[in-house]
Amino acid sequence: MSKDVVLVIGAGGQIGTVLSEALRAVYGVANVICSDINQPRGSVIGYFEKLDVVDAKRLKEIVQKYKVTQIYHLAALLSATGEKNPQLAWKVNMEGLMNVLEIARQHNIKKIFHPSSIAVFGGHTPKKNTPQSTILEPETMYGITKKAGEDLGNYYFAKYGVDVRGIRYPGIISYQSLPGGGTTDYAVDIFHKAIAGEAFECFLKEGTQLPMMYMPDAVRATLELMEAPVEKLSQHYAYNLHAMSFAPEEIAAEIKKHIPDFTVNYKPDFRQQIAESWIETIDDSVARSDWGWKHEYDLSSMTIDMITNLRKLQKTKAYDETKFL
Ligand code: AKB
Repeated sequence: MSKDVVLVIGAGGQIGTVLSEALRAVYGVANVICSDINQPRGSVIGYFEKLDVVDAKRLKEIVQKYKVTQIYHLAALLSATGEKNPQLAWKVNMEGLMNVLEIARQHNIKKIFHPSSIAVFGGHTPKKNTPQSTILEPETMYGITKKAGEDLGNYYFAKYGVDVRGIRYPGIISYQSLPGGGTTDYAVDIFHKAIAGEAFECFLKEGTQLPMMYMPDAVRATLELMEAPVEKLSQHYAYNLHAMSFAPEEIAAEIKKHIPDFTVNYKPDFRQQIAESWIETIDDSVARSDWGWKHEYDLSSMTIDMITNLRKLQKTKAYDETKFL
């Protein structure tokens, strides 16, 4: 059994919920410490600590209390929420990351995972088959913090040897948990409306193609990157990953194969501009050759799995806690 003790920051979020479960399977329940700014709604598995990541003192207390050796830092304001309050997005995303990097430096924490995002792209970034090394001109505060985060991660690795690793996550689709405040959230909400037998009002226009990934692939990618030998990584902080890219009408058509009465109408809002600043498809050949990344789910297999699992969940009480209101 590994002696690692893993702290997950933002464990109550969309990725944190599922990733914490996967980490418990790898490291054991007693070695995964979940933390979040919000108290969990349901019962807690293992240890939970309330933590606002901008509170460096509280972070230090938790790290010392459990003798933490790895941190998965997922807490952030995403693109849409960030545009409503850019100053808060900067504070939470940058001060939070600095606190995590500093605690890692001071306490010899072995490894840090901190996700980047496709939100680092924008401006003159090539939109199709976007290369690993390319122009980064983010147009949202979230994207600006993710780009600065990539640079900070590289800096802490080069200057202090803090082993920070990251992925430029695309939109993540999951049935176990809900996203909060992103531009790609529509691709989760659409399933909840479809299985409820309701029409879906989409906040993006037809034709708005974005890179996406199903949660099991995202979690596996995260664990595989963290396990990869450091000498195999040609870079640390910001691997491009591809699984699928689609526009709203394409996912709607896929859902209609299983729920023929399903309808969508399009009412773009401020998130359309965010989506248009991002890319359409991504080149992940560096991740594939460095650490053997390979996706499993495409649009069709993800849609079947989402509908099957949401239908199962719909019959349980837990569904009321996860569905969009
Ligand atoms: C968002 O939409 O803001 C996120 C992301 C792509 O990082 N899901």
